[in-house]
Formats: sequence, C-alpha cells, structure tokens
Amino acid sequence: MDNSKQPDNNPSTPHPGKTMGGGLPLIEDWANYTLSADAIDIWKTLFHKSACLSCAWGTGGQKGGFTNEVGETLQRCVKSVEAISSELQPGIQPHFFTQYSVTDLQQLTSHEADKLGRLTFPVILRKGDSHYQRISWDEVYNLVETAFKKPSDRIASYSSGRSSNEAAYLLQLMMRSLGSNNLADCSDLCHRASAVGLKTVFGTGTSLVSLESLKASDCVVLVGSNAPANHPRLMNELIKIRDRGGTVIVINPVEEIGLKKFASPAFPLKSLIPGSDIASLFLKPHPGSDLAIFVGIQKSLIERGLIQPDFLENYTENWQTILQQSQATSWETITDTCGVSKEDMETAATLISEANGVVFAWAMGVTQQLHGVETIFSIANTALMTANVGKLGAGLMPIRGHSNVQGFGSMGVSNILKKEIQDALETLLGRSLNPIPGYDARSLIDAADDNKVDSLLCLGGNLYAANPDLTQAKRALGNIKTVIYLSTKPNLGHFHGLAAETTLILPVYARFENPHKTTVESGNNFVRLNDEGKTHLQNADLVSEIDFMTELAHRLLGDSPVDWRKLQDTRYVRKLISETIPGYEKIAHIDETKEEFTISGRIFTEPKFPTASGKAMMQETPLPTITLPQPSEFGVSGPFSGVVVALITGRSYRQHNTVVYRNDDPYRGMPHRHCILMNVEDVTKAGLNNYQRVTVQGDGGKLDNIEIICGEIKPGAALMFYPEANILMKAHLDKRSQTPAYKRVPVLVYNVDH
Ligand SMILES: Nc1nc2c(c(=O)[nH]1)N[C@H]1C(S)=C(S)[C@@H](COP(=O)(O)OP(=O)(O)OC[C@H]3O[C@@H](n4cnc5c(=O)[nH]c(N)nc54)[C@H](O)[C@@H]3O)O[C@H]1N2
Ligand SMILES: Nc1nc2c(c(=O)[nH]1)N[C@H]1C(S)=C(S)[C@@H](COP(=O)(O)OP(=O)(O)OC[C@H]3O[C@@H](n4cnc5c(=O)[nH]c(N)nc54)[C@H](O)[C@@H]3O)O[C@H]1N2
Ligand code: SF4
Ligand SMILES: [Mo]
Repeated sequence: MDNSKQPDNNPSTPHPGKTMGGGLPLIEDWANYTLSADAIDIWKTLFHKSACLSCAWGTGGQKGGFTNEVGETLQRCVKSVEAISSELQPGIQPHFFTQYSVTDLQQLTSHEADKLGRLTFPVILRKGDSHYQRISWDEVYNLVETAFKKPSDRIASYSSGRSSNEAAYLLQLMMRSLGSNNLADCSDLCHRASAVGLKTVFGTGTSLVSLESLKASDCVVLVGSNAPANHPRLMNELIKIRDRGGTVIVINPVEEIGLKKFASPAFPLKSLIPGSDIASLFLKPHPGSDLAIFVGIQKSLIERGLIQPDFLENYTENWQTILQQSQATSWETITDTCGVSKEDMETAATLISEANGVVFAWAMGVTQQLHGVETIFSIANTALMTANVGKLGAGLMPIRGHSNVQGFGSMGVSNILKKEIQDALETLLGRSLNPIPGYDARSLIDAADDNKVDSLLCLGGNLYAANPDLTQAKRALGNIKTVIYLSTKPNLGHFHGLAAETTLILPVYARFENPHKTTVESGNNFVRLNDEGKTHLQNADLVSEIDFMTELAHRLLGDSPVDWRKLQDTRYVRKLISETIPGYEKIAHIDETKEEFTISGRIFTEPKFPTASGKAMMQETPLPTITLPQPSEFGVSGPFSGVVVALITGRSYRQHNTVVYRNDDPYRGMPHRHCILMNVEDVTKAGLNNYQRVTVQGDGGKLDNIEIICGEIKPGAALMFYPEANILMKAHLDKRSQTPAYKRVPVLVYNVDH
C-alpha cells in the first residue's frame, strides 16, 4: 500500500524537546511543502481566494490567501500548508479497493489511511462483503433516498466543521424538513461547553471579541490552549501584546514550550532566530481544576479591593452571591484543588487588575472537562468583576477549532435549534417544526448503541475516532443499517465505523475545488467568501456537497415549499441564509459586493448583552472535587509497579484532529505516537523509568508498549495523543453541555513485576 510507516525511535535514545516553539523548523516545513513535487498546486491553492482549511482563526478569502480581516499581510501559517498538501495528494486508483479487503484496511494507522490519497469515486460495502466496491451515483442516490425514508427519529446526521455554510444550511434544512432534529456535530465534542456557558451568562454563544478588539488589549489570559500548534497566528498577537508592554498569563498543566517562548516567521528579524517571550506568568493547575484558579483570582481581587463594584451593579445580575462565594471559599481549599500557589494566583490578579483591557481566551483544556461550563462561568465572573467585558480591547474569546465549525452552529446545525432560527424556518417552510431536541454527538452514539438509529449521513469528519470509547463507537455504528460518509480522504472511520448493512464512502470536493462559491465563518465571527475552483484530480468522479444535499433533499421532499434544485445555485442558499440566520443579513449581497463581514450582534464593545435584562447573568461556581481512583480499582492482577494519573488526551504538533500527518511531536520531545508524557516525580515514585515501555489502563481499555517520556508537566498529570488514546476511556460528560471529559482521564500507568 502507498503509505510511509515511520519507525519508532530506539527507546533508549533520549528525545529532548525543543527550547522554543515555532522557529526554523517552521521554515523547513514551509520549504519542504512549497518546494515539493506538488509545489505549484500548493502555491496556487495558497493564492486561491478561499479561506484557510485548517483552524478557525481564519485567513484568506477575497482579500487573497495571505491577508487577514484587518488587512495585514503574510498571515498564513505552515499548518495551513500542511492541510492543503494533504488535500492535494494524488487520487486513489480504481483497482485499490478490489486489491485490499476491509480487514487489510483495518490494519492501517490514521497516518497510513490519510496517506492513501484523495477519494476519487463512490464505493459501497454491503453486509457480508469483504471489499468496498465502486458504485454509480445513480445507485448511491437510490440507496440513500431509501435509507432516509425512515421515521424521523431514526435518521440522523453528523457533521464536521470543514464544509461550507451553504452545505451546513442545506443539511439542517433537509433534516428539519424531514422532521428530525438529530443533527449531531463535531462541536458537541469540542466547544459545546463554551456555547452553553456564554449563552447562559451573556445570551450569546460565540466570541465577544473581534481580532481588532484583541489588538487593543494589553493582557491575554490564555487557558487550556496549545496555540503554537493549533492556532499559530494567535501567537503573533501574543508577541505583539508583549511588545507593547502588555502581559500574557498562561494556564496549562503542560509547559508547552511555545507558550513560554515562540519564534515566529511573521517577524523574521525580531522573533524568528532569538524567539519571543510569551508567558509573563505560567500557572500549572491539575487537569480539570482551572475553576479553582479563577475563584482564587476573584478572591484575591476582592480581598485587595480591586474589583469594579459600579460595573457589577450596572451591568450584571447576581454579583453579590458570586462575591460571597469567592470570599467564603478558603485559600486552602482553592490551592488544594488546583495545585497552584496563592502567591501565583495573586500575581495573576494583580496583572489582570493593572491592565486596561484583558481578553480571556480558552480552548479544549477548559471545555473538555466534567466541569467545562462551570469553568467558563468562573472565567466570565472574573472578567465581569474587573469590568473586562463589553469594551474594546477586552472580553471572552473561545478559540474555535475547525475552520468553519462556528458557521455550522450559526447555520442551525445543532440538536437544539435556537428560537430565532426556528421561527424563521417555520415561516419559510409554512409549518411548525418538531420541538423535541434531537441527538447530539454523544447521545447519537448511545442511541445507536441501543439500536435506535437506522440511517446516518456524515458530512465530513470521523465520528468513530473522534468519540471517547472506540469500542462503543464501533459497536454503535455497527448497529446503524446505513452509514453514508461524505469525505475528501479516507480515515479510520471508513474502515472501523462500518454499518450493519450498507456503508457508503462518497468523495467530495475540498473547499478550494468546489464548482460554486461558498462561505465560512471564523471563530472571530468574520464571514469569508470562497471562490469556485478546480480539482487537481484526474478523472475524478466527485460530487459537490451542495449538489449531493440538494439532489437528496429534492428526492425526499419534492420541490415545494423549498425548490431544492434551485438551491444548487449557492446564491439562492445565501439568500435564504440572509433571511433566516440572525446577523447574516449582509450575505445576501456578498456575490455582488464581495464584501466579507463581521456578523452583526456578536462583538460587544458596550456592556449590554442579549439577555432578558440586558445584564450579564453571573453564575455560581462551586469548586469541583478533584480525585483519582486507587491503583487497585483498575483490576490489574498480580504485582505491578505503577501510578494513577490524570491523562490529558489531545493533539500532537503534527496532526489535524483524527488525521495524523506525521508521527512525532518534536516540541514535546515525543518521537512517535505511542508515548506518554509524564513528570519525572511520578515516574520515579512508581518505580518506573524514562523511556520505559509500559501499559496504560483506563476504564474503557488499555494500550501496551507505550513509551514514557519525562517532560515539563504537572505532577499527577500525563499527556497522550488522540485518537489512539480514545480506546482507553469510557465517555464521561459535562452535565451541562454533554462535552466529553477528554482532558482528565484517570489511567493507571504500570509495568507487571516479574
Ligand atoms: N494544527 C492543528 N490545528 C488545529 C487542530 C489540529 O488538530 N491541528 N484542531 C482544531 C480543533 S477542531 C480544535 S478544537 C483546536 C484545538 O486546539 P487546542 O485546544 O489547543 O488543542 P488540544 O491538543 O486539545 O490542547 C489543549 C491544551 O489544553 C491543555 N490542557 C489540558 N488539560 C487542561 C486543563 O485542565 N487546564 C488547562 N488550563 N489546560 C489544559 C493541554 O496541555 C493543551 O496544551 O485546534 C484546531 N486547530
Ligand atoms: N481524546 C480526544 N478526542 C477528541 C478530541 C480531543 O482533544 N481528545 N477533540 C475533539 C474535537 S475538538 C473535535 S473537533 C473532534 C474532531 O472530529 P471530526 O471533525 O469528526 O474529525 P476530523 O478528524 O477533523 O475529520 C477528518 C476528516 O474530514 C474529512 N474532510 C476534510 N475536509 C472535508 C470537506 O471539505 N468536506 C467533507 N465532507 N469532508 C472533509 C476528511 O475525510 C478527513 O478524514 O474530535 C474530538 N475528539
Ligand atoms: S492560524 Fe489557522 S487560519 Fe491562520 S493560517 Fe494558520 S491554520 Fe490557517
Ligand atoms: Mo474541535
């Protein structure tokens, strides 16, 4: 098979991490990609007028490939090139699926599956067959149409955030028209906690801060984000804040080297060689305990008279209760819970109170926790006590994931539909919609596990490997009669997430190849327009997501009240979006004006919020009890040397979600995928050694032959890479948002004593 398995390094060789993030390795990567055999196509794509595929920080679009929304140039990081290069791989050859059985394909790693190349023709796996087989589009439509003529509670969709707003809108409009709210989405596994938390406090579910506003801040509190790897251009903003005398407070159990010092190619002379200091203060909490840090910061602010009572009185509700709560919580409880000293929390409080404008930004270290929403409440409370919301240069900023994941939410792709959109859609469709919430990503898997789902349409993504408890995910998908994957490239889900009767893999165009214009929304609430493009694939039998959705909807729903075939012209989809999606009015004219825009009503430079009273609704945040099970609770028989740790599962430097581009993570000194990053204190205490191969056992399963790498991580915490690590855990969810707690998985790391 055409794949390049990278050998594991010799376990006895030390693998020191880097001394700063970014730096010359980025230039090397740029050179490797942009001078490679695909160089011409890569450059063409970089200059194509479409948004970057990779993360939701967002760049590109009509201003050109290297320009951001405020007109700054040279705004493209190597992660963008990495993502493009992966989509520019050659196509899979017609004989491929006859040559390799599904059993063969199940042996592939994520990296190997991605390296197979672009999907170029539709294939089907029927019950009892050993191989996927090519199938015609006519047959595809007949099968999918039949599969979706089922009771509306037994059909479902899952989506990932790379597709366009137009595809997202059509998906939800079709599902709602069919009477189903089962619109699971990758954001259910990601920033759902942010949406719930922010909506509860401020009545709005997305970032309250624009890029322009971030540029006016002089302090950023960066919580649970590995921006050097996952949002590299945010690093440029942090460098600039330090340059203008501001401060950056980082909160992370892992001392990510790029959060201490980052060498950015955007500043070749000033930063690239010497590196730039990032964190002014680095706080290392126990995983899942950030809430306690924020209560500590609040307590310190109150004790020293540094809060803003007038602001609280005028613009918030419930503030007295929140102040009392922080005052009544003892320092001992706070420091015991988070493992950060009182002095450090006081320093953080001082830095926050001295700044003119503070932006509180966070990513998965906050949301993928049992108390994700409450942690966001605690961040909001801290911002409100210091009057750091509702003005330029301050506010709350969830750092979103996929390049259009936020657009999916705006388009109404959610198991719970916002009232405003529901009303607008009911007017459009001339009837009332099903009021019962549908399945989100987790309840979809549980429902399928209980045999309650017949047909599932996956618009991108990798539902199988993104889920906690891979054993359950496989079993659950295996109960669904028909699973349809619309994808650009093969992934683990296509080989492990097999349906009971019919699995279809349908190849689609990537964003920069679509035959029509599309749009996407960044995490900073900016809408970009993508021009039409062409694919490099020869003789490819691809479909555009828009054509697929409209044809399917037409077959299922006819041409009234919605003329689905007319919607193959995406201008009409944008017209419907402008009429039904709040804040998206300007999209109606984007084809003529080419004017990309910030969604109205999202950015708050006045402390007036879309809540019933117009005030921010401060929420109580009781401190969580953070414990770990005893080694004996993992059921290992016989004597062993080991230790129980709180495992963080996340991304390596060289992967995009479940898709692994390269096996190593040079910045953390982790040479391959089968590593566990631990603190030397824990390793020694357990009678284990650096570079030793051990077993890691969770409540869902175990992984053998994992290499210990000692590094800069909080004692009691450990880090491994997903999706491999998803075999270890059962699903444990935040009660308020149902987001899985991927960032605090209790595991036993051990070696059997002989
Ligand atoms: N190159 C690249 N870019 C990406 C992605 C990618 O895979 N590759 N994925 C995209 C997507 S969908 C998303 S959601 C984002 C993800 O972006 P991130 O959220 O940055 O990604 P993670 O790897 O999950 O890392 C989370 C960070 O949280 C820290 N952390 C873990 N537990 C805790 C905790 O309890 N408290 C605190 N304070 N910190 C903690 C970890 O040490 C780590 O540094 O990136 C997007 N961009
Ligand atoms: N343990 C653990 N698990 C996690 C996480 C974690 O931090 N730890 N993070 C969670 C998070 S934040 C997320 S967002 C999910 C990610 O979950 P998903 O979004 O479901 O997964 P991805 O790996 O991003 O999906 C990659 C696939 O998308 C397809 N694709 C790419 N571009 C397009 C396109 O334009 N159109 C279509 N139709 N398909 C396309 C390709 O076939 C590719 O293989 O994983 C979650 N799972
Ligand atoms: S920071 Fe994100 S949006 Fe910007 S170029 Fe890099 S991957 Fe693309
Ligand atoms: Mo995500």
